[in-house]
Amino acid sequence: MSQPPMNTTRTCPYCGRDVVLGKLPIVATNFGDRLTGEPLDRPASGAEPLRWVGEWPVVAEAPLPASQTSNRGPIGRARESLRGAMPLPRPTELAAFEDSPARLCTHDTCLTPLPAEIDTGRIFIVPVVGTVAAGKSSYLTVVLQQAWREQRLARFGFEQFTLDEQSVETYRQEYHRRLFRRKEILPGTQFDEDVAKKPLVCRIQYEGSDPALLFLHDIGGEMLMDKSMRRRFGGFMRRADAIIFLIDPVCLDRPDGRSWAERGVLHADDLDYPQGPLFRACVEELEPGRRTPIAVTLSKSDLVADALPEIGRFLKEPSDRQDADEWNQDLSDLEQTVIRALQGLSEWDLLNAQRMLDPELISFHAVAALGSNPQNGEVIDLAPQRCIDPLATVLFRIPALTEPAT
Ligand SMILES: Nc1nc2c(ncn2[C@@H]2O[C@H](COP(=O)(O)OP(=O)(O)O)[C@@H](O)[C@H]2O)c(=O)[nH]1
Ligand SMILES: [Mg+2]
Ligand SMILES: [Zn+2]
Repeated sequence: MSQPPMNTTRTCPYCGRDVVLGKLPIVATNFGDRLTGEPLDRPASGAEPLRWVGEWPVVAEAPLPASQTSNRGPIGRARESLRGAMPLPRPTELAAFEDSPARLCTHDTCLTPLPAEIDTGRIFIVPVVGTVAAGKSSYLTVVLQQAWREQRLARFGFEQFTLDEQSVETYRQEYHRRLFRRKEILPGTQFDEDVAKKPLVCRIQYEGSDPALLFLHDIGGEMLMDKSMRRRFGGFMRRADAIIFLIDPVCLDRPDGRSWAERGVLHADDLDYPQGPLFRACVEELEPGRRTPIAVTLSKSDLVADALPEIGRFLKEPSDRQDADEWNQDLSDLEQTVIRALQGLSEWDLLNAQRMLDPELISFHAVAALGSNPQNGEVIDLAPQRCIDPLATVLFRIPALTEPAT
């Protein structure tokens, strides 16, 4: 894809405000002091930055003065496009600053370096939503293991699915190691007012399309469940390109009259959050006109199968020889099973709320990230079930993600 004109307007994926590419200075993001964690003063050696914006050293100024980006005649525009092409400098041009030049969002409360994909606009936001302890973090851990490490989306046409370098570290230390190596259950996701700036970032590319970034946000349940916190810190949810909405069966009543606690679920008696209201809020708060696919996903499906033994079918992993057609058929069969399970657990409120959406945008799934109930905080038998389904489904429902490259 060629360089876009510098008067192109994009939306900052972190603060949600508009930015004009040519008005953004280029900053170094990986310079000496940052790497060593020493107090920020100036670059370790070599060239001086032009100036600092917040904590970022500017290495190239914006090519367009603010006054030059609005309605101008053809001559002005031609001149603008001549001076407007400003590719990001190559790392070698910035010897003193190590590498990683990036455009900086200059909105005063944001001041965040933007990924290079801001130029193409191919950044897609996919938050994982659910009440406290619905299984969001566990799901992200497992789905990234499968989509990235095991490349399970490759045979459906995703030629690339990798984690961005910075996210690799976060994923290793805060997710993968805990669950896959130490077999621990993950700690509750803390309230974090910077959650918008800390997505797990995936680089993905569908065959024949341009590369894109996927921002997967892991948001603490307390934050999600509070309207004013969503508004203050979760603005990106309004701009979601897709949502994976996890439903916690533990918050629902078993039809057999038994309790989840007696089946060995920790803290089960505290988990009684209604989930319809959160779902409704997510849909209502979306920016008007946005056609956001939502994968309504019953979590902890091993527990659902325990409560509703007659419909435990979602516990079978699909064969990896399935082609895309067979997989689609499988998904739509399964959808009916999941709806019956939600009925069996009397989640009528949510079944009703989904009518707010165009049926083409909604899909039903059941996943088990762990696949078995942890014992004494330890995940003894990690046996994930059907975790790829919701992610793959919503990715295919974001038209721009898979559209042919221009
Ligand atoms: N039985 C069962 N429990 C699960 C599964 N996935 C998550 N859990 C439980 O749900 C708890 C909350 O999970 P977590 O991923 O931290 O939820 P979050 O608060 O939504 O991020 C975990 O401690 C596990 O005990 C699953 O597949 N099966
Ligand atoms: Mg969590
Ligand atoms: Zn911003």
